[in-house]
Amino acid sequence: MDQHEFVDEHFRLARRYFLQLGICGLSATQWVMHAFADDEKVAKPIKKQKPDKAGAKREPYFTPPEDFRDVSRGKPLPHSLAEDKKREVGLTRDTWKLEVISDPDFPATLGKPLTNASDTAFDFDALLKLGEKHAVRFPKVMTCLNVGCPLGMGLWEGVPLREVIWLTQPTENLRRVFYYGYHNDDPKQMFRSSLPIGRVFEDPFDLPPVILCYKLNGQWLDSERGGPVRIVVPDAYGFKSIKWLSHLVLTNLAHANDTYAEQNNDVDSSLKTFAATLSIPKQVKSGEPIPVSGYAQVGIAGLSKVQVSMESKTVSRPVDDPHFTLGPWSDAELLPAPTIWTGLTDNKVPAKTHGFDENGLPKSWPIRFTNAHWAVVLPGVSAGEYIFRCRTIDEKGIAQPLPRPFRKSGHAAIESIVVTVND
Ligand SMILES: Nc1nc2c(c(=O)[nH]1)N[C@H]1C(S)=C(S)[C@@H](COP(=O)(O)O)O[C@H]1N2
Ligand SMILES: [Mo]
Repeated sequence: MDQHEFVDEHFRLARRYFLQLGICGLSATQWVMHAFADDEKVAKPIKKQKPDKAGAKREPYFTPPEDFRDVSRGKPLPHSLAEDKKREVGLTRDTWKLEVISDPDFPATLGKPLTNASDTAFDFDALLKLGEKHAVRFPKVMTCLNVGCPLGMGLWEGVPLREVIWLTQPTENLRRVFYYGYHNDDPKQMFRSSLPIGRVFEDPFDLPPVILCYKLNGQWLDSERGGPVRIVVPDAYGFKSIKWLSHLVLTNLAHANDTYAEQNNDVDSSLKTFAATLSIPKQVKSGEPIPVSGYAQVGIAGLSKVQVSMESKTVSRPVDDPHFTLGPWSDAELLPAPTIWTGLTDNKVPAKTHGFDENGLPKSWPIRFTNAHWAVVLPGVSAGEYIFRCRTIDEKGIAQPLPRPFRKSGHAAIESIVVTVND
């Protein structure tokens, strides 16, 4: 999809909302041109011409796997290997093998490690067999800790990681699990992540489990998204969701040993709540209402509302308010849950999906760790330069993003966009 189509589609959706409110001032063409101008700065193709905010759109709500943004490492990238090489290294469903072992340096006591050497490594058939009884699916937005907008919104399906760990009969000295995937047999390329074992054995509050994932949006997990099998951690940033999974290591090590920790990242961070725009006119006429729409990532703190502010550039902001807590905030409209779940087979959320009822309707909205959408029509203002901002209010009534002394806990900034109002 090119930039024009992307903007066009968003206009079509937001337009319904604006029409309801009787906003007819802007013609479709004007709107598209305005939104197009704004998106020039964000819609630059990063890789393979993918639109930047594709993973945040209202439609398709579930991002087609090929439209996810890919930030994975590897030379060559494992998903780019030739089919016969993939078969040789276990990157196809019928050749996949998973070893589940004890850490030689900080051993956990296991009754039955699963290894290639003893011919007990876990395979795809065994995974599907476990899936018959234990498979779960849940919606989750995949977001990189270090990228400003979501990579893609997925319906992930798999077997709880704990079910596989139980097969090794652990008895003692098990405090964490770390895991990695195929990395061209080059130790320097290993990308490893880890979790406390408690998060694996039990799910806090109403969160879904950590899974060994083999399906995305109802289809087999493809190679680019980490197939045949990847980890997906519902509440975490993308770096915990290791692709091309090949090894689980059960350890008595008491702390995280994630590859991401070496790059000054906060590896214990949960997904943050924040809002950003998808469409906003860059130029408007004075006195004309200004329609704006966007998305919110619903993080661990939940989301109760989205707020917006328009401030003249000439206003001098209080020096002791770098996080805009004193801005002229007003509420935007949080759009209801989609009724048509675009991106899934028959546009339906299948039965037995976490957070949804038997009819495929969300039990509540918005859902944690997914995208929600909002729209607002700001009253017309007099000519001049303005700065538009949006933020979220979490479930506890606290403005998000919080002031963050440490940026590498996940992107959650207040976006500032200049709007020019002409006479
Ligand atoms: N094996 C492996 N898994 C990986 C990575 C990687 O480089 N290698 N990148 C991680 C990071 S940093 C992110 S943000 C997510 C991105 O997932 P996606 O490619 O499905 O969007 O994958 C994670 N899993
Ligand atoms: Mo990432």
